[in-house]
Amino acid sequence: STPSRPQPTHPLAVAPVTAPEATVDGFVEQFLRNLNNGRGVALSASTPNDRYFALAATVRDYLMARWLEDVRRQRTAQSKGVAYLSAEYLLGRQLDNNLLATGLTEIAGEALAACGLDIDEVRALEIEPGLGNGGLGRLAACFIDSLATMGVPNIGYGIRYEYGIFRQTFVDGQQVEQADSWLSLGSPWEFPHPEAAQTISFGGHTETYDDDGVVRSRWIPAWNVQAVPHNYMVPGYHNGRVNTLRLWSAQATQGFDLRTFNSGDYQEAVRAQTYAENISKVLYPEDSTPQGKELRLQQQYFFVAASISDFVNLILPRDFDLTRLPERVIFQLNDTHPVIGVPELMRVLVDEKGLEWDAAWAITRECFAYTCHTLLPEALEVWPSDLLGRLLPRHLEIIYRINDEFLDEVRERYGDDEDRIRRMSIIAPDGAVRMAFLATVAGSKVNGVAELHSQLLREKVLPDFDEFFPGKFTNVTNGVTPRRFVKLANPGLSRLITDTIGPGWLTDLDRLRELEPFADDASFRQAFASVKAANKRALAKTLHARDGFTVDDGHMLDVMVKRLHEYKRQTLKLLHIVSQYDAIVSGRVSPAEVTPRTFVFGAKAAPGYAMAKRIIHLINAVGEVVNSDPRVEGRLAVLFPPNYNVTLAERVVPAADLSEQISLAGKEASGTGNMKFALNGALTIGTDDGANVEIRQLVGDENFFLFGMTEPEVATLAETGYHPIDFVRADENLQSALDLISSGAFSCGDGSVFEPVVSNLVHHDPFMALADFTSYAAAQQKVDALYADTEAWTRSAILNVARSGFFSSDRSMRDYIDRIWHTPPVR
Ligand code: 6GP
Repeated sequence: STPSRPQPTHPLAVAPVTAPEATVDGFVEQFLRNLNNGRGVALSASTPNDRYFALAATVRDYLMARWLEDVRRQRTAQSKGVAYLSAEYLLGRQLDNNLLATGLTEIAGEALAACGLDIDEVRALEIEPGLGNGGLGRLAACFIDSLATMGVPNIGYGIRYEYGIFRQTFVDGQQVEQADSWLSLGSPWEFPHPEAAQTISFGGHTETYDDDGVVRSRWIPAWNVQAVPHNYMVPGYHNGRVNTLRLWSAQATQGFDLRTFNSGDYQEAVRAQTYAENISKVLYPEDSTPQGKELRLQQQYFFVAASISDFVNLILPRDFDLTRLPERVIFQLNDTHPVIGVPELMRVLVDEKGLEWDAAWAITRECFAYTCHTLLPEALEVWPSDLLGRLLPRHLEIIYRINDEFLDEVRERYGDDEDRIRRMSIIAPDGAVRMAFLATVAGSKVNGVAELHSQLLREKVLPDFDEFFPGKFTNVTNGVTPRRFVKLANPGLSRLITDTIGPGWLTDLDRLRELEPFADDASFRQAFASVKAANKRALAKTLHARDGFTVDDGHMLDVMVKRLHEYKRQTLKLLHIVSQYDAIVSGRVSPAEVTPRTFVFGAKAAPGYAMAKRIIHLINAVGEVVNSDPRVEGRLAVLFPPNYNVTLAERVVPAADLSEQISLAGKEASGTGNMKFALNGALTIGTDDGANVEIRQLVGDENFFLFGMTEPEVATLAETGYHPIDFVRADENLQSALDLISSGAFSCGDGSVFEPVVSNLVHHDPFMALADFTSYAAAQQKVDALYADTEAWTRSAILNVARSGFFSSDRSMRDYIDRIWHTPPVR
């Protein structure tokens, strides 16, 4: 600091910022101040949106002192933190969560009532930021919640997409996607900092030059964009801590070209601007076209380069000795999307900071760790080298060198085992860059997301690497935040738990074990069952208001909500529904014998995934017929509310009786919906897949409906040759369900409509739904049998809650910290 700079003298200017008074009066005052000063309106003239913004601003004000203090604390402590690099954060609504963190939920409700407002009406206005597709993005959101709650320094880095995951509607039963303009009314939760924008470069070429007798390389890029940070608060639960989520938005380096504009060519005047700003326009643009694919790589590099530069150039002290970078940060790679960060850090260290290659590589290998979230080979990203070379020429050179040196090491170990070298090369035979391999070579650790997944990752996907790098592979089973998915989503259950075992369980979820003895307590069971019943009524109300559905009170609620993918096998469940329907209408079974059930689906299909969209159409078509057929009335109903998202999940999960987790064994990496349902007292019907395996081990076989082939059985069947038709012939119910669909029963007599779905199943069935049908139907009979015994069912449901504490994301975070990150909390 320069000696001439005046120092603050006013007592308020030197004291830390303080929060408004935590009373109803204090809240009212702050709320009205925000409404008047922030929105420029009087209460009497305010719109609902004004009131929502003022309420959000008020909650923010209560968190602000803690946030600023945490930023300061983390800067002075200079301790090691986690920089979580994720292309997705599926945050869900912020208001309730942030209110919960402050402990002011009740005060806020009373304060708004005192202003003549209903807080429920105000909170309903929030549009959730849907900056993720599904499990991977929601997991990132749970993790940053847990880190804040544990007081571990963390910055989440990602992209502020202008349009998040599409809004799904159904037209004639078919999915139609609409843009999710979540920012159209502004966002009260973000703090944009255009003055702190980073310049991110693309294209151009590389050259070598003589640096005092040393030959060095440098990148001469062709074009730049600005990455503008938007900061979000990530408050811990009742611990006074607030971490930061920093999302980058793309802005053109120069605005529009005034001269061109004045000459009348309006489109040309904004062309460059539009091109640059497209980078953060939409979550995961379609990557089926070459243009789309390039944009996706631009997005990945854009946010990763901005984040690394942010950390290295702004967060670290100016004179920081970069050889000590691993003592300050671990960059966690959330799947392959941010893996371009590996050559980027190398470029920064070698080209910009002047470090020697070997020293830079030693630092880089300690600073990254990689989490894989899938086993589907098509989801492991590869980038064609011509594309990568065109967009990031220096990075491609760096990747080649990393690969050459790595393959030299492989040769040293195994001699000229060319086959092995081809298998392990980061560059595939067709020249493409295998990002998962790059992440594995560079990462200090590589983890899968459930025991089975981590085992298959080592044994089947990356076996050569597991052998080459002993100790590098590990498992961290996923978890979910109990703050959002129990406390906020299920206040009734939360109250019952606290009344029974006292407080403290929300940050120490293993304590749910203390509920176990109460499973045998009839009055507790009754209280538990009435919470479930109330949650079902609340869901019914929501679905009625949202979609005009009616939910029958006495029905079992059988729920399958998740992205639509063939491997997740929504069709298996649908075939079972059709077979039950068929059994009743054909008179084989009397309606009275069937347990009344409402089936709830929620699923978005990727816009370019034709089969998934056909399956959505079929579910809706079956629903339309079943729901209007008097012969099954009061017995079967199929509901498919459109636009399943975090907000709807918070309603559906606490209401469910039965959770469907029915993927083909070996395909679902973990699942996290499965954990949310178990924690909220649903029983699971599921295969031995992903985290289902661990759920079943923990809750006990007798409290879980297992069915289907195991992963080794699947592998054997695939090897010996799978013929779905054999399974159709062996099960008349399956045969008649398929026949009924083919007959046009769900398509106004036109059998051709769903022919592609049926013939795909009967002739290919890549995820072996038909092979598991018989076993699934048998498990469903066990479900009915247990459900008929209300007390026994409730007992099992309670045990599911009591034994699922392991699935807290706090536990996942502890595992990452102990085994991968080594980042202690800052007190
Ligand atoms: C998902 C997995 O499919 C799911 O099983 C897992 O629970 C979740 O990640 C969190 O680990 N994967 C993705 O969403 C994805 O995009 C590339 O993987």
